[in-house]
Amino acid sequence: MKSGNPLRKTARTDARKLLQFLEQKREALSPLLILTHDYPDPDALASSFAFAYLVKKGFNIYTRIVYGGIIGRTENREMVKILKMPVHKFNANDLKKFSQVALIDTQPEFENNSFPADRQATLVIDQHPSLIKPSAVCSIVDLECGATSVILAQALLLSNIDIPRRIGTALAYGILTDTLNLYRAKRADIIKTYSALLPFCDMRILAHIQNPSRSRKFFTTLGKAIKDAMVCQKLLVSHLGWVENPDLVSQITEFLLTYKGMRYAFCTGRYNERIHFSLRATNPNALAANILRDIVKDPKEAGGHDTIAGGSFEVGKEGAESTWKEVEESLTQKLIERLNISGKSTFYFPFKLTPRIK
Ligand SMILES: [Mn+2]
Repeated sequence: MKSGNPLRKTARTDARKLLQFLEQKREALSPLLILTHDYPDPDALASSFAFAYLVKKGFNIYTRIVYGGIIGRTENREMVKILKMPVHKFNANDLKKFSQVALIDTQPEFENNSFPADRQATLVIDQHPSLIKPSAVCSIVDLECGATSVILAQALLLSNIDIPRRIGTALAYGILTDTLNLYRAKRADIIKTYSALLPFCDMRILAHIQNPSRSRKFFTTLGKAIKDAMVCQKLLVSHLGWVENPDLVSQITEFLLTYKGMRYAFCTGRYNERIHFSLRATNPNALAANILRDIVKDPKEAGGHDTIAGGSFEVGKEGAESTWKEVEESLTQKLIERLNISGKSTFYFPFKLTPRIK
């Protein structure tokens, strides 16, 4: 990787743009509501946490971090607990109480957050592609930064504000999870930023977050996912049924993709009145988000990156078992067609236990 990479300049320009905006507005932004996406992942949590710290320490801006849905993954819950992250469940009143809102790791127009469509955000810091320019006073969107945490880490490093271990560890974990342990880091400055964070990072805590103890429910869901997994050519599909939290869907999809010979793994899970689904691909050019957008009714119901994508839509509060089944089967069918998997191949169950015949 060349140090003269022109993209490197872009990343630091973004961090600088953020600091300039904060410097210019200072206390005028206080109090500020920080809203991240529903079912927040480590990158959403870490970048919101680091942003709250940066604006308080550097610019005397008071904040409240809120998210919709729940924090599902055991790792993410462990992260919030062990790093004492001040994050709160979103409440509709928050939007009335705060006149200024910063959206982190999401955008006003995205379906994955509780921000109303008719309101302008004060600030957007994100890494996801969007069809329209975010409606915000200041928006910082870097599609190539690998993780929103990278933008926040660069702003903190650039501002010379000291980085406490809780912040450094959170940002490092945010970067690792969103870049698949830096595998998806497309630019030299992402690795550099990660390395610059390491002195501020507690590696024991990081290891602890990455290897939490898991509930019995986690194992029963994983067991069902494996048992019911069906394979057709290079595609593995598993419908998990009712799940304890929707994050299990993406986590298990990721794990199932590691089955030898698979190029795609697709899982669904039922949670409240919605079906959640997740696609993982081995090919870095798979455009997983586009594949999912093509198999749902409204492209807004799915999103993601090249190898990682997910989404959800409403099936209905009173959805009968047969309705759920139909939805699951129809998604599988559309996916097969979209991936051009030949109609002659049928699914088989590689992990179903068959009784031994003597
Ligand atoms: Mn995220």
